[in-house]
Amino acid sequence: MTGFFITFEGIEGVGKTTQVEKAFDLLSARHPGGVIITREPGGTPTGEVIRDIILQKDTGRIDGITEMLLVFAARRQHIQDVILPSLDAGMIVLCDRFTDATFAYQGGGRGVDEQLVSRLQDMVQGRLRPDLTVLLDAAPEVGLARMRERGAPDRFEAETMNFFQRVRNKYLELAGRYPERVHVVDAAREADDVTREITALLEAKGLC
Ligand code: Z5A
Repeated sequence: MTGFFITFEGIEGVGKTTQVEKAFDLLSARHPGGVIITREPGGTPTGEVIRDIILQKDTGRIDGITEMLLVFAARRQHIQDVILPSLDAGMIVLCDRFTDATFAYQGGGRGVDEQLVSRLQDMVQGRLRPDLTVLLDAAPEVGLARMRERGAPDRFEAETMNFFQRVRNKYLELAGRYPERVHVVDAAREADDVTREITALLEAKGLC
């Protein structure tokens, strides 16, 4: 495997999609045709159907372990069909959320046993882990205020502030556990300031 795998993480509305697109433009200028954007849950036709099941409010209550199995099912297909072939071709893969989200949402948010998440991570991914993770961090109030302007909330956006605080805490715990991989970026600032910090990070990695 010769490519580079970058994931963007954080609670809702912190600006992941905005910053993934900025990083794509920046990296594509240096590596034309050598960068892809993808997302989770999703990234393949199967994954996008699973995403709909997970996000639709009319799906009703989903048990935490069921939710975890669904995201890992989508992830397996995504890894096989998109991520590994792209990395094998030497590409830079930018992924809007990956397995840290499972530790944060299903583990931290829903209370699923972290050992269970780890076991599925090993089964589904083998040794595949991101080379770099950009954790966009902000208080839940910040992200949710941005999302509110977007309209009808999905199944997650309808959760309580306590839920998002637990998710954020788990993300920060993961950053403390994997300081070489996970870089915490203050996402409460202006989008351009956030982009500047991520650009510096990508330059430091020799990617642009
Ligand atoms: N999920 C899970 O439970 N387990 C898993 O393993 C995985 C996922 C992989 C789908 O995520 C859901 O799946 C997610 C967790 C769960 N929960 N939800 N909902 P998603 O990534 O599709 O949904 P999201 O978190 O809501 O992401 P988003 O809507 O794409 O938000 P974002 O990417 O972080 O933000 P954005 O779209 O870039 O920006 C939101 C708005 O804020 C927009 O109007 C921007 O113009 C604005 N913005 C962006 N940056 C700024 C700054 N810096 N200042 C001011 N305004 C800004």
